[in-house]
Amino acid sequence: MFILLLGAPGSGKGTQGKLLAERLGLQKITTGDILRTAVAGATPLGLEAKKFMDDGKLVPDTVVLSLIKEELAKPEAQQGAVLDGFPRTAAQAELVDRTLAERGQRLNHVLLLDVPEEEVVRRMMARAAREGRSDDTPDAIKTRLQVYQRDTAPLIAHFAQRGIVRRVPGTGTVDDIAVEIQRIIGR
Ligand code: B4P
Repeated sequence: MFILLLGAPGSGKGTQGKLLAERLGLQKITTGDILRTAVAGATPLGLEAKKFMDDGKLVPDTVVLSLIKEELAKPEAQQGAVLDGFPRTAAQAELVDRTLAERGQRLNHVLLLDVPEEEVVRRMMARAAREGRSDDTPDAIKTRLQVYQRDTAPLIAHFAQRGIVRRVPGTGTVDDIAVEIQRIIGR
């Protein structure tokens, strides 16, 4: 089963994705974590990605498409996965759709975490104080929210045509939201 978590930055994709993947015994693929690890290790990918991430911009598709291809090709992602943080652009969605279709698979669920903008800003500012992530600054947060609306939110309509999008109220406790996701997926 392939499940995509979609939502604004700070909406809880990473938080819920971890719980969901553990519960279903699925691999979680998180492009943000992969990119942050590359930045920390100063690899060629990390050096390329850092400047975009720090500004709150998307890392270009020229870089991310091959990363996604590699992740989906791994043995542990053959039977299913929780996709956290991608696809985030039309080109990424096209690649995921095509890769799964070639294997006779498809995205089964798209969970849209719905959280008001003032709450996602509050969460990211709280995380900034806790973890000091380089893109949790007021300017980068503003850019990330704009980029989400421009590049990623249109994917909701793309997947809604297939009837696989379910809106999940993303405010409340982490546990309550996880229970709601379990109810929606039916397992
Ligand atoms: P991501 O790592 O995906 O960052 P994000 O959108 O902010 O989500 P994240 O998972 O961190 O936060 P979450 O909502 O779980 O991307 C970072 C950057 O990487 C991007 O800006 C881009 O530059 C690059 N990138 C990543 N993927 C890319 C791609 N495919 N293409 C191009 N570029 C890409 O949680 C936020 C906070 O809320 C946490 O502190 C959490 O503890 C808290 N929280 C969660 N649930 C809560 C709840 N119910 N109540 C209160 N707080 C809650």
